[in-house]
Amino acid sequence: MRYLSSGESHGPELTVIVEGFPSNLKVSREAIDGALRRRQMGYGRGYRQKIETDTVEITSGLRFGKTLGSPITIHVVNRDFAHWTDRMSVWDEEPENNKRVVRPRPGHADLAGAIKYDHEDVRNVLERASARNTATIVAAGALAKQLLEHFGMRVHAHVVEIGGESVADEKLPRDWDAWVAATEASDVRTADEEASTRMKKKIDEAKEAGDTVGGVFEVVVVGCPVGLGSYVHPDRKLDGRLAGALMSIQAIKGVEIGLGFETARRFGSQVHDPIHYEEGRYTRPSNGAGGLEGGVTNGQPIVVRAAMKPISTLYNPLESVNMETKASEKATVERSDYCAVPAASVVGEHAVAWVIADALLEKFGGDSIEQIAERLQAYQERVAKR
Ligand code: EPS
Repeated sequence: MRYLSSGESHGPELTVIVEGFPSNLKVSREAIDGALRRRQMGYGRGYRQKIETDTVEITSGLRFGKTLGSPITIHVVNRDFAHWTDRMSVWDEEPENNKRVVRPRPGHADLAGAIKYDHEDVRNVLERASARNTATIVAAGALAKQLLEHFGMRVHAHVVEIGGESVADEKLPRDWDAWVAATEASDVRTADEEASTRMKKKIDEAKEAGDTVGGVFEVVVVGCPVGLGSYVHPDRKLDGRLAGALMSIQAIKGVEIGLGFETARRFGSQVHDPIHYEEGRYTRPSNGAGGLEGGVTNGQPIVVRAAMKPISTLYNPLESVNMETKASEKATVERSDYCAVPAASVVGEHAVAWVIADALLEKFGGDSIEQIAERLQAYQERVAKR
């Protein structure tokens, strides 16, 4: 399974083509639009999200609401294009009064991208590098998530830290549904209300100072069969594939699985999860491994975290250089967000769903949902006898 996305942030639309998705899955349009809506929300977002109401238009690969096995084409229209028709025109000549972007923002793809692709106007870079494109990760991932849900797997993300303010693990509900409901009700996507107050204060502080803040989100997957991914070759290891998918999201600077960086500070006996055999199955009393051993799922929940840097557009900009004159000047200010960690968590949830669905198809193959179900069930029966 693979997908290709395209689209500029202020161009006409974003497009995704998903290929290799199995046939006969009943797809919910509301679930995809709901995922896109969740990505648009969050305390600290900028004005753009007031303009957009992201929804999908699907023009191939579905019939009567079911997947056909053929490529699925998804369109997400940029409503803001209406305000950019001259500056982002596909065919017209560049307007004479066009204001080129020439002062690259430190931290953005601006400078390296302009040099790499020989652009004089940094807008030619930032339009595609924009986190607007994360809507395509969510749209493709929303299909993958529905596939996983069909087979009893669930994926959910929450925010665990913003600007150094962290949630207290013991304050989070243990029950899955209660945890999901509390996360969804929070505008910083955390079930710890006290932490959410501290996080919002930090975001307000950043906004006040013309600054931005980053943070950490966590994605959890439950119901995964043992044995997705592989230990036999580096490019098949699921931990590497998850890290790659998360690191591909705009502004992500670090990924950890399970205890992650903390493992480096402990003795082995305080890191690894003992193996027990109870009531006819293997159990583990802890999950420091985050559900992955040797790049293979071990049946425990998958727990992966990603660190997002503060957004690089600063309303109080850093020093930069005018690329035309080479004079030292303040960086360009593009309309942006003060904090997009809650939104990034939704993107991460869908990036992870995509990777897990891909690994599921790899193991259980099948062109249709029925064929996958047959193979998955036979495998689960084998596993139960081990
Ligand atoms: C985003 C849309 C963008 C930015 C943001 C994310 O829209 P605009 O540029 O019109 O404000 O708000 O992108 C960035 C922060 C960035 O640096 O690229 C979105 O839809 O998520």
